Amino acid sequence: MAPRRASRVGGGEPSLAEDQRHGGSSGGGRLVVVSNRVPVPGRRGASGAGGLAVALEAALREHGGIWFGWSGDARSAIDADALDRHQHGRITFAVTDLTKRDVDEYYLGFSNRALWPVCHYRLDLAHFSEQETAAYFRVNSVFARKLIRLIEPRDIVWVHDYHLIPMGAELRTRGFGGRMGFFLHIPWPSPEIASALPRYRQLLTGLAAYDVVGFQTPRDADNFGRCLVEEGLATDLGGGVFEAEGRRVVTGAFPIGIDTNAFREAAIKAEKAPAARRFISTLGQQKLVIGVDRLDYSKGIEERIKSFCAFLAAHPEQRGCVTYLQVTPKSRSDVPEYKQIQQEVAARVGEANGAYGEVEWTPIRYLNQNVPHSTLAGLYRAAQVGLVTPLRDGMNLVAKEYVASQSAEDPGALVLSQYAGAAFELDGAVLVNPYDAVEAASGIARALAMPLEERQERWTSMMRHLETHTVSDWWRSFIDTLSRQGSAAALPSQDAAGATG
Ligand code: GDG
Repeated sequence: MAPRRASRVGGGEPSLAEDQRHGGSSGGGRLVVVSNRVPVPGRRGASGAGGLAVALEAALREHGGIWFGWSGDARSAIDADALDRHQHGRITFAVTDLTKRDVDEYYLGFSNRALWPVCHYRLDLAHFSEQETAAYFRVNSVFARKLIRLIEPRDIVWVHDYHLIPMGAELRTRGFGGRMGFFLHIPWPSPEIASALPRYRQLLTGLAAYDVVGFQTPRDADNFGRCLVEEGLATDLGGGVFEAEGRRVVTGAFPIGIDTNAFREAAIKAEKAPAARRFISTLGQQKLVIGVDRLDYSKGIEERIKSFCAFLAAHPEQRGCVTYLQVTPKSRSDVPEYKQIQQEVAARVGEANGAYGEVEWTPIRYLNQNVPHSTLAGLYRAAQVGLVTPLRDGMNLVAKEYVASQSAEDPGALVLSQYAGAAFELDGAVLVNPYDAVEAASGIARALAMPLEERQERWTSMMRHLETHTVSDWWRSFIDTLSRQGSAAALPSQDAAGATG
């Protein structure tokens, strides 16, 4: 990557578009990615950036462009027009700080205490505050004001995730008429649930301002279409295409993938690395069941522990023969609901080990910390069962990573929640209802006892899918669909292909 060049700009400087017209690289038609956090190379948090960040960076390298969003820094006060720019080859990373109050209200507040729980069907955990709702729209408006200075009409803007729903409408209000797409990484619920959100209509109108709105699964896309029509905000033209305010909005499923080959290679290497080998040697003859999740109530960790206990209760002969390793890095610890779940999961692990443990056997090993990627891939490969049972999940990449890490000669089996987006694609998984401990327990038993031939058959089918639906296929398919839309998607041209299935 080219050497880093950082600069801080104020409101009066020429736009990046102007920079590029005077000797810049592409002269328009660049890709502009917008996400809440931006992994600026060399800055805190960027080195651990996951597969998604790597994929988006690859897309930006190919098209040349800008990655815009929050720097991750919170200050007591910020210069309203300030923007840090870091040039790396053909990519400009443009980041802005937020005030501590913005972080509390926009990020920890409305994004993570209202949108996140509602989109994960958890109205019981939703916390609504007018101040936080207002901050969400205010921060989006500030972001748009900063971004508009950087973009030009031929650019393609791709906004990511629930923090930034109103960005598109804010850019339109400021006169941007170019192509804009939005991808939601988390589920979009049915109208009955979604309509509980404060300023529901404004959120829907915000989404309808994009030319393409992509979801993880056809169910999410369908839910969104129903929301638009039931609110009288759009007419359904069929095939995922809607007319809203005289414009055309294309919706559809763009299921996110992983870098399948890279993951498989990392797993082969990691299995031989000292950290994974030391852990595997402690298992002796025991089989390994693995769960890997950010500490989040949507992941169903407590319910999973209950299911594992139900499995041990129903299969006493398996006691001492299986270890369940749960890797759970801390997440959003400043949000009260997450503080609570941290205590609850630790308590459930303690209870389970107290009830079923023996002097020489601990049924559940719980790591409430981040495990390096290089070790994690080896643990996936060593595990006979991948236990992925979220109560609701947009996609769930862990399920895909687990499959990609397996050896063709002796692959493990995947137990997967019917409520993970990945269940739409991974047809070789043992699907379970994560709320039903008895059913999930029998899924675990089935996976552990599955004959080699059946495991190979199921794995081959899933692996074939993952090899042909990688993360780069995902971004290419989204950008292709967006590129095919006319600027501001004016009606009545009907030549746009529908989204992928
Ligand atoms: C959102 C949506 C959607 C986890 N623990 C460790 C670790 N991880 C990595 C996994 C995986 C990633 O974190 C988690 O991805 P998920 O997809 O499972 O879940 P979310 O973070 O909730 O992501 C989700 C996703 O966006 C993409 O669109 O699939 O539905 O909720 O890559 O490997 N990585 C390391 N150590 C850990 O301890 N290194």
